[in-house]
Amino acid sequence: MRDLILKALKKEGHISGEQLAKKLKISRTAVWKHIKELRKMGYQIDSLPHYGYSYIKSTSLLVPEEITVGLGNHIIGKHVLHHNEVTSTQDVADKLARGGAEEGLVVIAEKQTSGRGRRGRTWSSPDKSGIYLSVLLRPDLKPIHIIQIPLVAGVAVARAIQSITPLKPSIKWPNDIYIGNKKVAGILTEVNCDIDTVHYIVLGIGINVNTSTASFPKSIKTIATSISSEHKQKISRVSLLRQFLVEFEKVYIEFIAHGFSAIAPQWKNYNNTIGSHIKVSEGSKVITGKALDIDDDGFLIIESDDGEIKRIINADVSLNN
Ligand code: BTX
Repeated sequence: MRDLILKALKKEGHISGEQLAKKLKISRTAVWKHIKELRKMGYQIDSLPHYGYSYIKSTSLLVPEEITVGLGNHIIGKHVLHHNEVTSTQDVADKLARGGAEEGLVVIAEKQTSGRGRRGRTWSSPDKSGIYLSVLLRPDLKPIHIIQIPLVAGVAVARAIQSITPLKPSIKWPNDIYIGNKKVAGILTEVNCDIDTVHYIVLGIGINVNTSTASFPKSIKTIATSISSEHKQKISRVSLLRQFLVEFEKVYIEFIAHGFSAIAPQWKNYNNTIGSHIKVSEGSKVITGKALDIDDDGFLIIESDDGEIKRIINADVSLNN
């Protein structure tokens, strides 16, 4: 009902409570309650006696009413949930996945109190400045190929940033998005699977959009950046998020239909890893060498400093150059 009220308000500019009630076949009290809700969501709606409600300004929050309207996606973001604050959008999406939620569900939060990265690391998620979302995926994929999911998502994040700013994002294998030599976004893939079947994947994306460097914890101030810091202007989080969902749907459908080999060239186009001298950490095991390529499975091929060719399935990579 809220979206219908918004639609009418946006179309008419102003409209009386009585007209709205009649048009939507609800009571004037119900109209008033929905208007109150919309104001809470950040919409600026004035009301004047004998004049009615006037639509003044949209919200800057990432509410479904802004994210899904006219998006045109068939899978990703068909259903969007918005929260002001959560521990982690991953927790919320995982719970819904266990309850049988459909593929493509997107959970968004303005703030996370326990945003997480890989291997138990934290993801700084200050209020209303970044994009923090989880997408539920149910691909028919072998567990060994899960590494392809963050690579596919990385292409979508890079494309989205590139299509709404003049910035040149790059991807560090497997899952970090950089601008210059600083991290602007991270991707987390959490999986529910058994030995040969993936039941579902909760894909988490965190993007520093209008995050000021001052709000980063001290430990990441020198390694993290945000889109607004790089672009020197504020970015619409709504536009960036919508663009990401559109790009992700395109690349995900292509991936499902044709496999990772169809995505690899696009990933390589953005990557900053191939050709670099890197340090690969797999738990306590550390290898240094040159990144040669990724293969059609998405694994990283390196030549270690002692001349051995190795295929890396999952690890942390740092660029030494
Ligand atoms: P990662 O393990 O590759 O990166 C985590 C590391 O990145 C941290 O240890 C820290 O050094 C650095 N870091 C932490 N916060 C930030 C930040 N805001 N910007 C840049 N660097 C940072 C990357 O893991 C995966 C991140 C996924 C985050 C999303 S947000 C929505 C979803 N919910 C959730 O809890 N996680 C995902």
